[in-house]
Amino acid sequence: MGLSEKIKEIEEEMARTQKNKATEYHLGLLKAKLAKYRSMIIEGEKKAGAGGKGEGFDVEKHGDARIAMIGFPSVGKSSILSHLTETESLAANYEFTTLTCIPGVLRINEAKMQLLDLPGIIEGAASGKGRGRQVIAVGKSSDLILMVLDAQKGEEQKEKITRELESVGIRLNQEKPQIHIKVMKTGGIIFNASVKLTKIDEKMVKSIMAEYKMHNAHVSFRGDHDVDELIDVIEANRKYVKCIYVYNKIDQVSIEDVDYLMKEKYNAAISVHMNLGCDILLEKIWDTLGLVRVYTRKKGQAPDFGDPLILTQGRDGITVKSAIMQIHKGLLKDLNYAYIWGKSVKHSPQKCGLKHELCDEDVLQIIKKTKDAK
Ligand SMILES: Nc1nc2c(ncn2[C@@H]2O[C@H](COP(=O)(O)OP(=O)(O)O)[C@@H](O)[C@H]2O)c(=O)[nH]1
Ligand SMILES: [Mg+2]
Repeated sequence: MGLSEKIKEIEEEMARTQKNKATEYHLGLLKAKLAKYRSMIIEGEKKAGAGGKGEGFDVEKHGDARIAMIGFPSVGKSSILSHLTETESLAANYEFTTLTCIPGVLRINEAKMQLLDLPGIIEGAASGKGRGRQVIAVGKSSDLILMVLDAQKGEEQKEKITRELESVGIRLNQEKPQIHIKVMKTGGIIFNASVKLTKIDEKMVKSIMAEYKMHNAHVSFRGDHDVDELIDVIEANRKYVKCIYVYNKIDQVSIEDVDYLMKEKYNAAISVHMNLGCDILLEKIWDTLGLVRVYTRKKGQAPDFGDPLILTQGRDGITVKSAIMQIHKGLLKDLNYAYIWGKSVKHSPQKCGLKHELCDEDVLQIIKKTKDAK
């Protein structure tokens, strides 16, 4: 039996099995088996070179962020691309353009972002059919996913695409689970939790670990996580991506429906045809990416407001150090301190060190170790 058949069999068994106390552990194990087989498929395709190293479409990453549009055919992805970016419209030829991935340059504030129009995601993409695999690879390499939905069929489409993405390890708008696993040589499974667990217990944790043939390990839960999240941590190849659900064609639904759609934090409701909601969408993109503009200023001159540094969230946040690294790594050793004006400081200017965290639209002046003064 091939992997796809095995996956299908488990999915069917899960669908057949009633969820209750008695079947809980069995279902947990089925989930782990399913995750293992899915990983094997992805690994296998990487090795086989399907879709070229699993990178997909050979579109080089450009600009300050990469944003991928994913959605069913005809929801308006090409229209959005031509409306928002500097790429020529290809919406008319959509039957042909859905076969390739088309990049456009999206400018928000002074940042330049790469907006990708991906071919229509098809049902079954996760199991490797059609171009699904490449769509997924691009999705994984993106800083933000715009899930484009038809306002009239939004919920159904959203559910299907979310399921597809989940099955290939993409988690939308979720935080990485606070579960730590340290593999040991002996000692069995040592389990502890610093919070009360309501969705999983020690027995379940142990049986999932056994399914993965991990017999000696420290497993600690720092959040009230469930079986799926434990499996995600064991599989270790999950990608946590921010997503905005873009409901297009609101010109075809009622005002009440639009109001309802706009209630959710991660939703945007637009009509490309009537140019409705696009500005709000751009604002949401900016806020969700969490980019920070930092204007640099030279001694005795006005700040350069035309050409800011655009900084992205790193592991330590966005600091004076990340700003200087972006100007030139070599400057780090010459830095005495930085003068900062803006929202990140109590009084402007303020002397700051490398670890100081910057806010959007701060102004920065570098003071070098030599006799450089303000
Ligand atoms: N009513 C309406 N139709 C739209 C809107 N945006 C796009 N369309 C139409 O929907 C169809 C599919 O659009 P297209 O951009 O090719 O979708 P794609 O397949 O997702 O790239 C085209 O006929 C568009 O003119 C909109 O805001 N309102
Ligand atoms: Mg298209």
